[in-house]
Amino acid sequence: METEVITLLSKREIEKMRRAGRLAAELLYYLSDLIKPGVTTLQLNDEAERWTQAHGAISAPLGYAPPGYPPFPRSICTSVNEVVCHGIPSARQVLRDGDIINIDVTLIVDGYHGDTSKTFFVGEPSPVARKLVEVTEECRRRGIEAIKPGAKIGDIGAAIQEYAESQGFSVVRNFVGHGISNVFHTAPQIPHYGDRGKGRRLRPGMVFTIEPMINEGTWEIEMLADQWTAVTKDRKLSAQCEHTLAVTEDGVEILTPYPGEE
Ligand code: EYF
Ligand code: CO
Repeated sequence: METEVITLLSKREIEKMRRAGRLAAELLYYLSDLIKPGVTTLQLNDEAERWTQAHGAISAPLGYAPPGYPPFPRSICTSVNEVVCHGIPSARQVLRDGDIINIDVTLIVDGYHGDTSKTFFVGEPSPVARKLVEVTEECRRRGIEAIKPGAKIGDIGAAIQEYAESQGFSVVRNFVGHGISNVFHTAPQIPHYGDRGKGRRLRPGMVFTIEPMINEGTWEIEMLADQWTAVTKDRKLSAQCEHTLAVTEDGVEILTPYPGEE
């Protein structure tokens, strides 16, 4: 079995990741104020691109083309209601009262990436939408709590999966957290499900995302014809949130702290 190389970042590189991460979180905070019924997801995208350029950064998703995919056409991902991830901002998509929307931003600052997302309410959410978003945030918190030197990657997924399923929800299998540095997506992969004690051991200097996608119904997804947009198979709701994280000597540092949250 081939073992993937996991790059350990230096203190200097982690400082660059910190700057990129904080700016990405600030962008998310800026966009949160624009989310209202009647706004289109393209308006959010265009504001994100304008803000990013004004802050001297680069939107990583714009033109991003993993092997076998066409270039991603927008600056952010906007995933509404049953969209699990990689929703493409559009002038035809108007936000309505009661929607939930995940905004996923990745900025490049001085060559390093900050990747973060959050699910927001448009107006007043239904009780199940509120619970799904709260459970998703708690899943991320529990996943982060499992990170420390010597722990295993499987400990993270197990903590997330146990909590999501205890609340009657399911964990998407098809998309995972990822290593991140001066490269957008690299080793290791971080599944949001799995078994404690399994997988690679965490070491100081590892930097990766946790970005659980939690579904109201089945965990299964379908891809839309645009080749990017993943939706729930049963068209029930999906929520997601993401942080970029560094393993430290004694635990973990959140590199994308959302303003006002610990
Ligand atoms: C089937 C892309 C889309 N991939 C990942 C390209 O890590 C991310 N967010 O936290 C992330 C963001 C984007 C992204 C934006 C575009 N892509 C790759 C592979 C498959 C896919 O959709
Ligand atoms: Co990511």
